[in-house]
Amino acid sequence: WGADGHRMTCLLAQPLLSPSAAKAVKNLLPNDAHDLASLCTWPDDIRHQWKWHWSSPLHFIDTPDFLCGYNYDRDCHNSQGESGMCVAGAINNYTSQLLAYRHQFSFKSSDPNLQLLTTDESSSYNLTEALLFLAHFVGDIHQPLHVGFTGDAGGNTILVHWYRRKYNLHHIWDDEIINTAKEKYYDSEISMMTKAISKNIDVQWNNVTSEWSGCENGEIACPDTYAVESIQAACKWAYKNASPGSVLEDDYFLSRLPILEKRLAQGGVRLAAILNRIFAEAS
Ligand code: DCM
Ligand code: DCM
Ligand code: ZN
Ligand code: ZN
Repeated sequence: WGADGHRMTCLLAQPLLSPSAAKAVKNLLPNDAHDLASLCTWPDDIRHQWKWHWSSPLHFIDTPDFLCGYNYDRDCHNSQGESGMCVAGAINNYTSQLLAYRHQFSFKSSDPNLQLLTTDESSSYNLTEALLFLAHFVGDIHQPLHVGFTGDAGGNTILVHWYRRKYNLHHIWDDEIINTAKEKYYDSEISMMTKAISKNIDVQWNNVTSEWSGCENGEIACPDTYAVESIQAACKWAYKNASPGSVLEDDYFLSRLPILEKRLAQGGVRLAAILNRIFAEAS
């Protein structure tokens, strides 16, 4: 997603945090940060810097052309073939790093003897970075074209018309559908668009949010599930009727907007659920 998509994902998640997760998030945010949503774009701000270059492939997954399927072992690697270097691997990795903090947190209050050991163990990670990366990547994995085909770089090489302008298809899903909706329906206010999606979470999607939140086998996060949904939505909605040179306008916009809003909702609900599990009160 672009900046608005990430902001909305985190704005949707924030009110769904449990008290203990909200407290942990507050503790991990830099002192000058207003809230999580204000920093959810941070991984995009830094990914072009030399020292953060390694994080660039962590924003997406390339899947085999026209397969419309995803498999972690086959697809989750960077262009050098290093396994785990994709958005699903990143979500697993940063979830594990934050779990280390959870233990440190509970040990600190209950067992002073373990404090030094657990502090040492987790000090090799910057947990503020881990939180910001996790919040960002749970957003990105829900953008259908972030789990797109290899040959077109997730729609980046497919040039189309968006009403009277020219963009690549990836950018249309990152930014332009949201921009058009924002101007057309939401008074150009991201807060209004977030409120509308939030209301849909409570009404239209009320009976499925617990399915969205859950993972099998007691996993804290299940990015493979989110990735399969994304490539399927990419095939069914994003790539469909959007071959190079197509003119995309109201037909495409009106039919895809509900899909995009559902993906933002799922990202927000799942980010909150993941953080709530990571920072669950020690029982
Ligand atoms: N950081 C942040 N907000 C920013 C930039 C950085 O919260 N706008 C955090 C993320 C890292 C830490 O500060 O944990 C160090 O980042 P940097 O190397 O960019 O100073
Ligand atoms: N991207 C993607 N799949 C790729 C390459 C890039 O989903 N194979 C995403 C990352 C950014 C956007 O596309 O959100 C533009 O990438 P870049 O700035 O690297 O061209
Ligand atoms: Zn993108
Ligand atoms: Zn990103």
